Amino acid sequence: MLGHVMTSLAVLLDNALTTATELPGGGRDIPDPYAVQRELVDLRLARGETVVGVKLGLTSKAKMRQMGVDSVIWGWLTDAMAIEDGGVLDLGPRIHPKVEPEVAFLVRGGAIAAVAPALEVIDSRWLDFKFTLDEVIADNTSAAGFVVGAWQPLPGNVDSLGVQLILDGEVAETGSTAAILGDPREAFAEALRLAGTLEDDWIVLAGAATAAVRVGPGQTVRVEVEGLGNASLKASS
Ligand code: OOG
Ligand code: MG
Repeated sequence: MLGHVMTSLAVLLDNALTTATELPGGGRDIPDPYAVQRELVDLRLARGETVVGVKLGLTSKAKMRQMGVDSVIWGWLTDAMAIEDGGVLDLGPRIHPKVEPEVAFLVRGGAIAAVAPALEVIDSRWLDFKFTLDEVIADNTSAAGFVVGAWQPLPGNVDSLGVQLILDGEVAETGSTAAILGDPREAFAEALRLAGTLEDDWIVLAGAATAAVRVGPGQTVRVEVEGLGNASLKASS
């Protein structure tokens, strides 16, 4: 009966997103976090954005440890989040953005059609990037942006490729694609299971191979994945 006077959590999170302000978390009771996430994404779609894929999160031990949360989660990618390879990450509408090195898959016929090195930009709407599992799910798993490098055919080995996250020419994080559920193709299978369907031409971000790193004004960020090449962005000043 109080429904009409309460602002839904999705609207609060959407306001936090559009005004670049943090929302205090603190262990809210969220009975159906994926329903809140869907409502949040629907608000973006109502503004003209389109779904271009899905992302997996917390697929690596490094990320689970960094965030203090230990279950694989998933969220939606929209066209507004896409940054072209070598393009600019506008820090204006960001709260406390971080970048993480990933691999991306291209979907065709429900299967992997191609693979590319990728960067994800995450920017939690929760205060100080602190949240419970339900809170980060409701917040569309902190999705904020992504860069996909050159697509290429799936090589024989994708499960033990060296990964580097490079900030202004300095190696900030080092890892392996093995960190992504043992094999990033497992993340694709998990995405298919969780999302139910994956549409042709959708992008699947497999999840970070290392911990995420804060990105500041004017910084250049590059991911290098052994055998797959690189992808980069430059933060606005
Ligand atoms: C949640 C999103 C995690 C990943 O690749 O593990 C994620 C967060 O860390 O804020 O995208
Ligand atoms: Mg990620």
